This record gives sequence, C-alpha cells and structure tokens, in this order.
Amino acid sequence: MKTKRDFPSLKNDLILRAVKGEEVERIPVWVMRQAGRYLPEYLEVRKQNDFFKICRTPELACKVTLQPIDRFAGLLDASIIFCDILVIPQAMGLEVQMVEGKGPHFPHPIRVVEDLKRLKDTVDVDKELSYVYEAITLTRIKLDGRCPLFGFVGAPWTLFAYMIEGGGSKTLSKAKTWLYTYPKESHRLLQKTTDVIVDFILGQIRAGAQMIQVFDSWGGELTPKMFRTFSVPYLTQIASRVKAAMVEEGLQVPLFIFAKGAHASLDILSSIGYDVVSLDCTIDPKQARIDTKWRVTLQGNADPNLLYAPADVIKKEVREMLNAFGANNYIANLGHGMMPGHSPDALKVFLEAIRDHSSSMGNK
Ligand code: 1CP
Repeated sequence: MKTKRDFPSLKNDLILRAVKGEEVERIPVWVMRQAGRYLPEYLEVRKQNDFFKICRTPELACKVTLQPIDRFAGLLDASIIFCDILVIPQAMGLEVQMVEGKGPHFPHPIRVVEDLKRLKDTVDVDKELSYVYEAITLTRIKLDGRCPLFGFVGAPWTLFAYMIEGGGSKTLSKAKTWLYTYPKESHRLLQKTTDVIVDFILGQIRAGAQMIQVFDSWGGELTPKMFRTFSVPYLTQIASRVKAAMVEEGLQVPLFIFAKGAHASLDILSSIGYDVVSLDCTIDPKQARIDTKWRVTLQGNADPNLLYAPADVIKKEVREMLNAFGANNYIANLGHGMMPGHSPDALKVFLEAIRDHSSSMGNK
C-alpha cells in the first residue's frame, strides 16, 4: 500500500485550506457527478463497457475520473473517484445491475426479514472492494498533484433504502414500511451497513483518498424524528470511528456529509464530527450559516437546472450565491449532481464565473 510520501505533492490545496477556514485566494469548486453521462468522452468509454466494469477496472475508473480534470483544466479544485454508492450492497452479497436508461436495479432486493439471511455474515471489505483502492492509488499518481482526490460512500439510510426498494423510488414506501414495522431489524441492517462503510472509508483513505464525502441522498425523505432515529446515530458513529482510527494511524482526512433535503437537521449535522456540510439547492445560504453556527465549512448549492440557463443568468446567480456564502469556510458546488442533459460548456461557464467572481471578492 502507498504511503503519503509516495504520491506527487499537491499543487492545488485550496479546498483543503477552505475546510480548515484558512485564507484562500479564490473560492474552491468541484461538482457532484462531475464525471459521467453529460461528457461525450465518458459516453465513448461507456459504449464499450458495462457501468460496473468501469468501476471494477482501475485503469478505466482512473481514466473517467480524470476526464473532467483534463477537460476543465485549472477550473476544478477536486476530483472524485469514479465508482458508485451501490458497490457496498454488492460487497454485502446483493446483486446490483445498472439498467440502461433506468438506473440501478437489484434483481433480488431485501423484502422480508427472512431475506436478511442472504447477506454475508461478515464482509471482507478490503478484499471485496480492493478494486476501488487500486483505482484511488492509480488516480492519485496520475493526478500528479493537480488537485486532491475524494473517496466516497453512501450513508447507511440511503443504502438501506436501495437494498429494500431494489432501485430508485419516488416514495420509498417499502423502506419506510420497514422502519415503522421492523425497527429492531432495521437497526440491525443499518448497523451492519455502517460497519462495512467504516472499513471502506478507512481503506479508501489508506489507498490515497484525501477527502471523503458521505452521500445521504435520501436523508430528506425522512421526517426529522425518523432522520434522528435511523440516520444520525449511524452518521455520528461513522465520523467518530473513522476519526479515532485516523488519529491512531496519523492520518488527517476531512469528512464531508451531504444529506440531501435534511434542512431540519443542519444544526445536528454540523455537530456530529463532519468538517463540511454539503447543501442542496433548496436551502438558503444565509439560513444555513445561522443553523450551522460557523462550526463547519459549507459546500453547495446551485440548482443543477441553472446549467440550462443562458450564460449571463448563470453568472448572475453564481455572483449572488458566492456573496451569500462569503469567501471563507466555503466550497462552491451544485446542490446535487450533473444531469445527463447538461452541456459541458454550461459547466465551464459556471466554473469560470466562480473563479472570476471569487478572485475579486477578497478574503474577508
Ligand atoms: O449508465 C451510466 O453511466 C450510469 C450513470 C451513473 C454514473 C456516471 C450512475 C448510476 N452512477 C454514476 C457514478 C457516480 N455515482 C459517482 C462518480 C461520478 C462523479 O461524481 O464524478 C458518484 C459520486 C455517484 C454517487 C451516487 N450513486 C449517489 C449519490 C449522489 C446522488 O446523486 O445523490 C446515488 C444516489 C447513486 C445511485 C445511482 N447510481 C446511478 C444512478 C442513476 C443513481 C441514482 C438512481 C436513483 O435515481 O435512485
């Protein structure tokens, strides 16, 4: 395994400095799902390869991770390893396919309590997901210090929802039925998933990930009380266990939490051990600063649909967003991921607008 010394030194550490609240000469930016379906060069690779084959082949995962970094040279301040949150359910023993035009599909989801027996008793995370570690190490080398590299995981509740729904869902009725009907078994599955997540995060960090984002994409689908009961305890556990292990191993990697739609819980999310809270576009930046009391760095939160607007509208909205968040303890991003219909040119306008406006804001 590579140690810190073996990797090329970092030439752009803006985002790491913003996390620590240090001075930055301009506001750092990256975008969720910055690799993928909106890029013609990704679609070329995808035409010849199954989605999970790309994830499982370090050279391909690395190639696709670097595509936006190459295309938007000097405009992106972070890269994120190409993978998917659903590799964890796979490692736990469930089959997941990526269906063309539909998204992830579990042919045999967890439906009844009895189905929990189909999950492996113990998961050898480092063996099952070693391909992600190899992709991370290779990408760190190929990045050559241009910007830091994110590893990521899905949060326990979001992965639970996929494992029970069997794919995307508008209502999450099946997953919520479990929470209400089988709370004990639900906690058992959430804990089992948390244990895998902790090992997987640490493995990614040891392989070279310089930041970690936890995606609780379905966090906002729960009532605040349900979120506090079925998500927050596990998110808290992840942060504390990962941080304790990092202290022991002399590692220092910031943790980001993106709980989409969890507006009511921003205060809690800013006090459970994460360094950065990532916001979706329905949250007002100033309100988010009040709720999180400057305890964390904030990330976000432009509406992804803004990238369908004319260039002058993108620029105006970017200026307003940056002014509302302020130059410190802030990382610009979209409030959710890039969409297949987006044009790479629109993203370029967004990134350039952030660079240009933030350079003129000064550090206040
Ligand atoms: O056919 C294809 O090429 C599949 C499209 C695709 C891509 C490019 C999927 C299917 N996943 C990904 C990559 C991916 N997924 C990345 C790395 C790329 C990058 O960011 O540069 C990341 C970080 C994810 C994370 C992910 N996967 C999340 C969390 C973020 C979010 O969007 O909320 C979720 C919920 C998933 C599940 C998933 N995988 C793919 C799709 C279409 C979905 C969402 C399905 C649904 O609507 O429920």
